[in-house]
Amino acid sequence: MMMSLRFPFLFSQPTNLPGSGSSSQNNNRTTPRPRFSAAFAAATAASIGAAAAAGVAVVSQNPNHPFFQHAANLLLPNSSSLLWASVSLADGSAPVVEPKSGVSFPAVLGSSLTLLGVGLRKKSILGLKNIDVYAFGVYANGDDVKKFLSEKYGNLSAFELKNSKDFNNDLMEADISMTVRLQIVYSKLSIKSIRSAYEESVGSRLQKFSGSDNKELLQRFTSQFKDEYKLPRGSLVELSKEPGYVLKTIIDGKEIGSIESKLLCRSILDLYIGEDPFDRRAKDDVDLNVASLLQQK
Ligand code: DAO
Ligand code: DAO
Repeated sequence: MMMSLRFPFLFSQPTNLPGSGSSSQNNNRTTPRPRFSAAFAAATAASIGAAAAAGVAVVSQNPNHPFFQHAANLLLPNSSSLLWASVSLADGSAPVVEPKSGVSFPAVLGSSLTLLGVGLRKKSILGLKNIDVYAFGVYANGDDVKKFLSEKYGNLSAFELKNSKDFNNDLMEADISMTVRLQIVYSKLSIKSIRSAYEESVGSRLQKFSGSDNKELLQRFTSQFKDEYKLPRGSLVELSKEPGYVLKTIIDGKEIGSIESKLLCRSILDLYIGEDPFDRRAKDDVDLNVASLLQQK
């Protein structure tokens, strides 16, 4: 029964299959969202009691709420090893589905990148309507995460990490291999609209982190987007940060360009896991999963 203590990966959203969700037309979540709060800690303490009493069965009968059990372990890391074993039943080898779009993300990319969080990039058009542009998954190399962050953060709980200002910055600024995988959902994307959205989102980050508009850097990136490229619904774009702060852009498996810039890498990551991210849930999941990696000895 106590098989592999493979590390659990934590996702706050239910991993339902595409099309099975009934609330896909709105943003109301039917599942209550656990938060890091005193009430949550108390509730997880209660669930630990229940799980410990009933053993593995409780957890495995509750596959829709892996987050809850995982979080219980993270927040209260001294809980029994029985619970760890049971958590591993819901481990992270299955793909994770972004619930609103139904887009599925593999748990592992290449051989070394682990999925840490998924989310949705929306865009409001003239303040009139909100379109779902793409679903994304944030991946990182777990060994890099440990190598660069363990010493400083290895002894902190998930709760402490979440409240650490430095932690988030260090995660984005260290030379950790990370990839953001985008799968296009919107069916009418034009290169022109991508360019202008990019200038707005990435441009504002370049400005924020360097204090200048960095027109040249921005253009170096956007000049990779040739007018003949098309990104129909379903296209896959990977923004891959490689050792030495090299940002590679890959479309449907084909590399279209590569730029070495720590500032550009930082700005791209900031869209997804920075202070004001596209999807808060994705960032929360990433924080929790990084904490989980760091507690893995
Ligand atoms: O049709 O005017 C419109 C809406 C276009 C919105 C485009 C948002 C583009 C976001 C960047 C996508 C990167 C792959
Ligand atoms: O969502 O605002 C945003 C920015 C996302 C970065 C998009 C990079 C897209 C690169 C694709 C080029 C296709 C020609």
